[in-house]
Amino acid sequence: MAIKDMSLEEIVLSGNAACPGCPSTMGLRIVFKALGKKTILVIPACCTSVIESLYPYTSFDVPVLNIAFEAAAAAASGVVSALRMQGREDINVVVWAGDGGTYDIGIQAMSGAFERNTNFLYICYNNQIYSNTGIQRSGATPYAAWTTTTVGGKREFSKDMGAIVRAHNIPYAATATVSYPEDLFRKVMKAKSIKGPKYIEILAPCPPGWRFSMDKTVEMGKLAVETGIWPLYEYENDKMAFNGKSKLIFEGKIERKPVEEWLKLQGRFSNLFKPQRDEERLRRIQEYVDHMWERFKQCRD
Ligand SMILES: Cc1ncc(C[n+]2csc(CCOP(=O)(O)OP(=O)(O)O)c2C)c(N)n1
Ligand code: SF4
Repeated sequence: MAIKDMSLEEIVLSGNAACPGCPSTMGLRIVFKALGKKTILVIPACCTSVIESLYPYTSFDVPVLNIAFEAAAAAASGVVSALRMQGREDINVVVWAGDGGTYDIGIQAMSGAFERNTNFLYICYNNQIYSNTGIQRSGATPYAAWTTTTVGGKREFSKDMGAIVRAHNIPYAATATVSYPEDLFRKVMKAKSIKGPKYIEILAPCPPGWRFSMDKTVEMGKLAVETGIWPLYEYENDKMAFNGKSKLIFEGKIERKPVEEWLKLQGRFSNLFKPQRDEERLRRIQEYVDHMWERFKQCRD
């Protein structure tokens, strides 16, 4: 569906506490357009819990359960059970969690809910940092990125959360980014139509955390796809299907742009370019992305 044909109803209300250019509110606007008002959102500690609820106000026009950092998927499981007891299974139960709440502290609750076949949608908006508490590194922070806890650049590569989620054999898992709203909308609609646990991970470029200008959020997500750093795919019935530019890359119809084109626009990677180019770390990042795509191709063959 084209963005102009989506519902004009806004469930993310104006006057909220998000930074200008915030990917969380951009993503949520699209997600809500797909889900509609029959939705209960479960949000663990993260930027969105602040955006949503600066007491005594609320910024989302649906019920929201704010819950402890580690407990989102467990709380969502409880909501699903309570609704089932009431005979109300027409309501979407959705976790909206950051990467800290997903890759790190919330991973066991998420894994348990997937294993129990809970009928809910888990969405991770991945801004690759703990932004709410002042930009600390998470398990999703990329190699070489500056954060307040990795001042010389992170020494490890991020976890392969896609592989971790796929290992649970859930009916639907997908990646998206706020930069391609139609793709995100379609994936949420698809997830909504499937019973059981669903997972969507949205790359969420964060201007203050990644150190870029607030008008560049969309560009930053597009470049992540074009450089192959962020592949767009759906995983359904044991099959991976790539979407958009990632499909063209996978099929060899377009070349990936060099990762440097994405890195050099973000202040958090400035240590790779100043005072002089760090060829060794730039090479490692490019190789990491090359290997990821080689692995995808091997899975196909
Ligand atoms: C058990 C526990 N430890 C630490 C915190 C402090 N805390 C609140 S939000 C947050 C970071 C959340 O990061 P993420 O999930 O990536 O979401 P983001 O802030 O980036 O939106 C932390 C560390 C907490 N609320 N509970
Ligand atoms: S720090 Fe990033 S994710 Fe958090 S509100 Fe600001 S732009 Fe959004």
